[in-house]
This record gives sequence, C-alpha cells and structure tokens, in this order.
Amino acid sequence: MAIELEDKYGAHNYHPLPVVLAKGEGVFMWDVEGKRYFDFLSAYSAVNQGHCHPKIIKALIDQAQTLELTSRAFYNNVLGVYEKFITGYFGYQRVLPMNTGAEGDETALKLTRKWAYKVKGVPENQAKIICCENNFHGRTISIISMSTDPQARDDFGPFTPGFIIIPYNDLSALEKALQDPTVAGFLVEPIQGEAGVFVPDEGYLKKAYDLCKANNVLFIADEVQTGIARTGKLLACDWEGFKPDVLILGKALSGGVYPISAVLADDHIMMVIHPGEHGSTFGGNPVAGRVAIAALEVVRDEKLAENAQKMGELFRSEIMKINSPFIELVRGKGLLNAIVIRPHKGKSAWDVCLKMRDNGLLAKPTHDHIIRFAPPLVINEAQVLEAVGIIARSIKELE
Ligand code: IF1
Repeated sequence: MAIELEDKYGAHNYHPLPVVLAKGEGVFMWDVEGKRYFDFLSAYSAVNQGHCHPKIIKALIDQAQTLELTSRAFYNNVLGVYEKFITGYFGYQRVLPMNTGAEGDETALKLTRKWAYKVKGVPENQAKIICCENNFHGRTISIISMSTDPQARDDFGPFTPGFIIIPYNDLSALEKALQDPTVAGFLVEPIQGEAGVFVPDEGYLKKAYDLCKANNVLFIADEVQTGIARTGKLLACDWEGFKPDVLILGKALSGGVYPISAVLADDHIMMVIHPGEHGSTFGGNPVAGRVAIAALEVVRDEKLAENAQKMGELFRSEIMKINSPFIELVRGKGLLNAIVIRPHKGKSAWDVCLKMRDNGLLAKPTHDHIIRFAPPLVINEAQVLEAVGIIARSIKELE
C-alpha cells in the first residue's frame, strides 16, 4: 500500500529497499507489521544519537509549542544562545546556520569565493575551488558541477564553472593544483561516503591542510556525514589534529529530527559576508537552535565518539571473522564502515541487503557492490554482536 502510493504519486528519484517503516527507537526501527530491524544506515548518518532520542524530541516539541519561526528579519531569543553554544563546542568564532547539507556546502563555496576576492585578492570572477573525484556534496546544480558521477550529472547541465577536480588521496595532484594563484579553497570529505566509505591514507588530510596553508588557500571540510562523532572522534579531522578553516556540518547536527546544517569559520573568513548577501528563511530558526543544542549535548553527555570508536573496532573485527566468498574487503573508521561485496553465484550487494532485511537488519548498497554499515552511535556491544550475527547468517544463506 505505502509502496504503491509512493510509486504512483512520487517522483521516481529513489529506489528504496522494499520495507515500510513506521516506528523508530534507539538503534531499532519497526515496519508497519511490527517487525523489528537494526538500523544500519541511520538515515545516512543523520540519526547518530538514535531514533527519537527523548531529549532531542523534547527540545523539538517544547520549542515548537513556544516559537517556531521568525525569519532572520528579526532577532529571536534562541539563535544567539545556539550560536554561542555551537561555536564553543567546535572551537570557531562564528557560525552561519542553514538547513540541509547541500545548502551548507553551497554556503561554504560562496564564503570561500568572497574571501578570495575580499581578502586574498583574486581578480573578479576568477576564483577556483579544488575538489576531488568521486566526491559527494549534495544535489544542487553547483554541487553536481563538481561531481564525477554520471548519474548525478548527466542531463543536468550547463554546469557552474570554477572547479578544479583532482584525484582523492593524492597530495602531489593537490600540490600541483595549488600552484594556480586564483585557487581560493580545497573542499574535501575526510572520508568519502558515497564513493563507498573510502578512507584516505593516514596523514593525507593534515598534509593537505598544510599545503593549503602554505598557498593561502582555505581548507574546507565537508563533515556533513563524517562529523558529530560518526568516525570515533567529534570530527573526522580530529584524527589528524588540525582544525579546518571552514567546517560544514549537517545531518546529525539535529539527531535526524529536523534539517539543520551549519558552516563554521573564524572572523577573518566569516566576516566577509555582510547583510543581504546570503541567508535562508528557515536557517537559524528557534526550533533548529534548540534541537541542535540538545543533539550536541547528547553526543557529549553519552560519550558517543568514544562509543563509536569502541563499537567500530568490535564491528570490524567481528565482520572480518566471517569467512565468505562474498566479502572482498571491510573498511571504515568508527561506525562508518563498508563491506565490498564480491559478486558470487549471481548474487549482488542488493541481494545481501534483501536477505539482511528478512533477518532483521537494514542497510543499503552503494555502487551495487558496496554495503555501508552505519548504525546509530548509541549501539552497545551485545547489539553489535547480534547484528553481526544477522549479517553473517544472511551472507551464509546466499552462498
Ligand atoms: C541522497 C551518499 C550518504 C553528504 C556530504 C553533503 C551532503 C551529503 C558528505 C548533502 C549527503 C547523502 C544524501 C543522500 C545520500 C547520501 C549519502 F550516499 F550519497 F553518500 F549520506 F552516504 N555532504 N549525503 O554525504 O546533504 O543536502 O542531503 O542534507 O540520496 O542524496 P543533504
């Protein structure tokens, strides 16, 4: 019924796994028939704090009943409190609030271009931004102009100019691209999600950051997916001990209950934007402010980064014990992991996901041979072991 309705009345821009969900709590979701599943997608890492976290839901309801939206034409009594909280939390001087991840990335691109003209002194309309092959930063026209994925790009042109695309995890390509004096920024995912949880070599990010510094270029980290404790640190860049010039957050900034994104930077960058030059009707609204504060408090109070680190180690070591012709490779960091599936007996990653669904665990293939495993970060040891049991059994049943 639900599937037919979506099929008949919705645009066909997704191909969901056939399961109709009706309820969520913690690491679990239930379908319309009451069958329980482990959620190993976490709404693409938006639900790091677990489904329907009571503290976050309470913040949402309380504020929604008090004051929902004022627009930025007026001040509201939550935004400043939220801005002070989030800048202190991540160690930046300023924040620019938006709603979706793609808007966060767009904001960072605009900020970087403006910085190039106002501070770096790049000639008008010449600013360039370096990005990486196989990136995923969202779905807007400018963002897909950076994409190298034909599915994301084909028939959506003409594209936005001003991007230089280099291979990911390739410092000499970056060094070469940085020689162009009109380069304003380097936009990068600390781990490439859509590419199939591709973890770069240790030291790559910090060295890339140092190269950017040496060339007066902004390092822009898209931590929309990797941020907020997913990889076992608050930010994935924390693994290499540096602070990006421009930080983009989204998804779990709301614990999944509401679209909230943010761009963080210090004064010398953020203050190039003046009134009227950028904004959003919903960005920085009181509900978003309260929800984001609650979501970040949960991450800190429940030590979700530490838990993601520990449970991630356990998950990978248990998965590696599964001896199957289907499993080519396991990779990831914290609780952002993927199994590369080797097609076997005509079965693909999609078949593995269907089988796991039957056995009570939901995950989604990416690029038809990779399955991403990213449960809510509140998962405990017994649950990891039970989930790995389901994954192992599902794979065995297909052999
Ligand atoms: C879809 C992947 C995840 C992101 C990074 C910005 C955005 C995303 C690093 C945009 C969004 C999504 C959106 C979802 C698929 C998905 C995804 F498979 F593509 F790689 F999460 F794993 N930066 N990621 O990953 O954020 O505007 O969507 O809020 O179907 O588009 P958004």
